[in-house]
Order: sequence, then C-alpha cells, then structure tokens
Amino acid sequence: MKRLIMLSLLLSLSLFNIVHAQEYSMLWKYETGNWVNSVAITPDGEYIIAGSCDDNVYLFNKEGKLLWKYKTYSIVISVSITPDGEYIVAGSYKYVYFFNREGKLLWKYETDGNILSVAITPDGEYIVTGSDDNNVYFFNREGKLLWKYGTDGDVNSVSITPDGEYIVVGSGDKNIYLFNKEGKLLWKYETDNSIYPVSITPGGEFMVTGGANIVGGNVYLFASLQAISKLIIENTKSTISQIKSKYDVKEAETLLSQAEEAFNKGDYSKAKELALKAKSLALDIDQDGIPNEEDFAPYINNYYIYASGIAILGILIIIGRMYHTHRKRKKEYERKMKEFKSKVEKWKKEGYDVSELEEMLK
Ligand SMILES: [Ca+2]
Ligand SMILES: [Ca+2]
Repeated sequence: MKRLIMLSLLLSLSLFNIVHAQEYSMLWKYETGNWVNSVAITPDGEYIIAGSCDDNVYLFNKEGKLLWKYKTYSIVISVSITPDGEYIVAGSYKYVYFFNREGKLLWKYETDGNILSVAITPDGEYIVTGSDDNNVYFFNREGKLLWKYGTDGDVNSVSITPDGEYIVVGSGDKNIYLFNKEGKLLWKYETDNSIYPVSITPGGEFMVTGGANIVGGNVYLFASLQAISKLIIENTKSTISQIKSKYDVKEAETLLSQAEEAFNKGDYSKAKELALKAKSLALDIDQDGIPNEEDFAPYINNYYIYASGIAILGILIIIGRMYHTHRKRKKEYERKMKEFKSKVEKWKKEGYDVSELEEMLK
C-alpha cells in the first residue's frame, strides 16, 4: 500500500513536471548586418524567412542552412511565407517583392512609401500589403494589382483569411477596415486609437486589433453577425437544456429550431433574433416579465391574474354597495312602518275604527 502511494505520488510529480517544464533549446542563430524586423515560419518548421534592416530577405531551412538571401532596395519591414514554403512575400521601402522557394524574384511592385505589412493566402493566390503611402494593395499571384484602397493614415497592418474572402486592415487614421477580395469595403469601424496590429480568424468570425493613443492603448475584438448569432444559438441551447426538466419549453424549442434553420440558410440577423426570442421565452415562459423561478404562476401571465383580480374587486365593491343600499332602504321601510303602526295605535285610542288597517298590517 505504501509503495502504491509512493508510486502514485511519483507519477503525479512527473506529470506535474511534464506539464510545467516546457523547455526550448536554441538550434541555431544567424547574424544579419542589422535589426531583424520580421520573421515567419512554415507550420512544419521546414522554412524560416527573415527580413532585416540590412535590406536582405533571408530564407533558411530548419537546420539553419541559408538557402538564399536577396538584397532589396531598402530595409525589409515585413515578410510572409505560404505553409508549403512555395511563395514568399516581402515588404521593403517602396517595393513589394514576391519570390518562389528557390529565391527567384517572380515580380516586384513599386509604391510611394514603406511597405509596413504583408500577408499571403496559403495557396499563394492573393497577396495584401499595407503601405505608409496610406494605401492597401491587393495582388494576385501573378503580381497583377487587383485593387488598391486609400485610407487617411499609414496602413500599419493587414491580415487575410486563408480563402482570401476577407481582408482586415489597420490604419493610422484610427479606422479598422474590412474588405472582400473584390476590394469592396464591407465594414469600417472608427476607434480613438491608431490601429497597429490586426488579425482575423480563418472563417472571418473574429477580428482582433490593437491600437495606440497618447496615454495608452486598447485591444479590440470584433465578431461577425454570423459568429454572434452562432454564440447566441449555442447559449440558448444550453439554457433550454438546463431548464427543460423543470419547465415546459416546447415553444422555445420550436423557436430555437427556426433560428437554426435561418442560420443554415445564412440569414444570421433572423437567426439571432429568433434565438434571442427563444431564450427569453425559455426563461419567462408566459412572457410577463417575471422569470419562471420567481413567478408564482409561470404559465399564466401575471398581468391577467392582476387584471382579473381587479375585476373581481370591482364586482365585490358593486355588490357591497348594492347590499348597503338595500339595507338602507329596508331600514327606511321599517322606520316608516313603525311610524305608521304607532299612528294606527293613536287613531285607535282616539276611538276610530282601524280594524281594516290592522288587518292590512298583519
Ligand atoms: Ca413569467
Ligand atoms: Ca406568470
């Protein structure tokens, strides 16, 4: 038993070590003639690209062998490589350079400023670059400029989805821009920061950007309507499954499946609206504004209960009044009868014949 405890203790300790001792060893380093501004690596680690202020673009393999270097017009600010290492894009002063893996310059493009940021789709089909001449440039693999867009500040960074469908751009004019590959401006958002880094998730669901101002900076996260409606649908689904055993949520479930249908058809705004309705309906089945948990009648709108309560009260008041009037009248009648009876008595005493009246009063 003791040994077993010892063993499990050792085991947990070694697991602890595995989790926390992630160590790296430097395989190699390479000295360039100046600052290295930008590096990128293929997912398999096979190719490493570097851009340096010594004006060179470098391609290494993972063993540290310099496969080639290329002297550009000026300092190299940004580099990017396709996952297979087949294409390399580099941004320098004035020029965008496009190489193949062998280091052959396939094309270059002249702009009016420093190329601050470059990005390429994994298939090498599209290349987007941002320049401090305030423009975004979008090229195809053959180096044809498909479109460009002028912002009011340095284009500090660009990011593109793998399918090339979405391009996000951060500008010194404090705006974040989203384009499709045809160059149509899909969305623009003004911040109170100059926008520096931008990044977009592969499906274009989320975008993260960073900004800087005089006193500090901000991180901004944006989600597409598609992503938001998906989140709301998931959230509604879990809400419904949590309360399903306690309350009858059939109507909410119907709405939720309609929301999912709309989502699958691509109508995200309808999907969002329906999912929100479904959630609200699940949490407050009779929609009287009082959550099920706090509602003494979760299936009956409390408004109706209050309304019928008021109606009943009204009827009671009327009945009360009628009763009161009736009693008043009865008393009056009794008083009058008493008065009359005493008058008859008086007349009798005075010697009148009141036998007929007495008969009536009986
Ligand atoms: Ca309720
Ligand atoms: Ca209720």
